[in-house]
Amino acid sequence: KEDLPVYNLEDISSHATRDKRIWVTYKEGVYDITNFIDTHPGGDQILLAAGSSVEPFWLLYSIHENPHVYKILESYRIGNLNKDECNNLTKDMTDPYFNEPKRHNALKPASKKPFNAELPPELLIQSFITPNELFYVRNHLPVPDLKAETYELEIEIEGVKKTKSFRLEDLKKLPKKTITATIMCAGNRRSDMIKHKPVKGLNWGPAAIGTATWTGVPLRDVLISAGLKEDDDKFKHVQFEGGDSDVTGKMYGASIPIWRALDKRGDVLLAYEMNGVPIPRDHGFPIRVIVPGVVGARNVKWLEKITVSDKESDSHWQQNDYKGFSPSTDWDTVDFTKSPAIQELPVISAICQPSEGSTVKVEQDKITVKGYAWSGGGHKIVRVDVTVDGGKSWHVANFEHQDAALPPQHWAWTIWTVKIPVDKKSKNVEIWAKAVDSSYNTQPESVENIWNLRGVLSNAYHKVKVNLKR
Ligand code: HEM
Ligand code: MTE
Ligand code: MO
Repeated sequence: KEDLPVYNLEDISSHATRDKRIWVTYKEGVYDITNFIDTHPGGDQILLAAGSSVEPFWLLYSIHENPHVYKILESYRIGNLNKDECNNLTKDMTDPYFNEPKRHNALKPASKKPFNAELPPELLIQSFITPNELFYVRNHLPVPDLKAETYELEIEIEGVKKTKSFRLEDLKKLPKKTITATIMCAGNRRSDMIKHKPVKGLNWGPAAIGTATWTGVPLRDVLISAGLKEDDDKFKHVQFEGGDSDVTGKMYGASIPIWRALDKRGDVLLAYEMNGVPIPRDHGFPIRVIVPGVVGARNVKWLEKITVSDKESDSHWQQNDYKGFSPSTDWDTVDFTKSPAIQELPVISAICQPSEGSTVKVEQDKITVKGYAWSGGGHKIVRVDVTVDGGKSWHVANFEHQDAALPPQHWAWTIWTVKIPVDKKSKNVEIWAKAVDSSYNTQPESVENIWNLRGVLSNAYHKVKVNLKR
């Protein structure tokens, strides 16, 4: 390292385009990252650092504070930054996470900046409705601090010059609706995929999911009152932007197909209450979109803008993330334009009690197993099968709590439980669970054959190894 050439800031800023090659600094290191750009899991945002330091961006995305990231970076090292300049550069950096809400200690962080956390699985299924303080949090950026009094939602219908805006009180005056819906992150149960082969993404267990009642105004009514004609087929998508932005001011964004936004039975809400109280800051205060049956990523929090368009959202999270791929696709071959954005999620289940590695009491030669099952698109769970002998005998679980709503409006999860006989001599067992939904779709058996480089849609049979105590 010491033998490498020394550069000053001017040298570095003159390498900010592909034809001049792209250099960045990190602490005293100088790196030529031109050849890494196309395989960067965070997309072309990496170019924001071209010709300067990556540090302010890594304060924003602390996922980079990780040995495997430093190892990649070091492999591109070409030199060292002049000492004096190095000290000046980092002096004035401030933490973009200075104003985060307080979180409950029971939420176990998968990353702190941005804040991402889930409950221990045993706690998750103690109640059908997840208390707000214990609801998993999935943030990509610092939490904005929006104020009810000054809040405004802007609605643009493409081609119509004048945009319309709604204050919080305007929205609250419109007829309201309450639904019970489960929200799940596409990365839920990613840890099972990681066990098979590493992926790039947060190491979520089975608790990146939660259920709440959501109260708000149907998006459909708001769009119509903003001037959208229901039978206008020019438009294909409804785009959402959140109030959380990165260092360049680019907002979190996503979109859903317009038919879903306009479908009376789609129940898409601009929600202002979660479990009967104003939505907490972490979950989108004062307004978030609830798109029941659809992947968490489209349920945009801190909603500030809606655009009715013929195009999908161009946000990173719609275009270059939250998509599925073949197990053989890797970061060198992946082409994000070739897969559609995830919308409805496939059927999934998880064993929450006992949890992986724990010890269970055998009572009358049986163990009690408890978990959840859920399916996207408004499908209902019709059966959950559980085995402790690798599928030689399956036991059908009882539904401890299931919402009465009929498909295709069955938005909430099912909590299930089953007592299963275990072999008298065995000291440990592997429990498997799989669910079947109202379309008779079921879960794939092995994680190997659905593995993908981003670790999304991890819905293989849930398999949990536990010790037995008599
Ligand atoms: C994710 C490397 C610069 C934004 C990642 C990941 C790696 C990586 C390995 C995947 C981490 C994981 O999930 O395990 C690098 C390297 C950089 C760099 C070597 C050197 C220049 C940047 C910059 C930005 C950025 C400058 C932003 C301006 C992101 C984002 C993600 C990401 C948004 C995705 C986080 C998520 O999973 O949601 N990067 N990165 N990166 N990176 Fe970078
Ligand atoms: N909305 C905004 N504005 N910013 C975000 O980072 N994360 C999305 C979605 N909406 C996100 C967002 C993702 S990926 C998920 S899984 C859900 O919010 C998580 O919602 P929760 O934190 O309320 O559980
Ligand atoms: Mo997510």
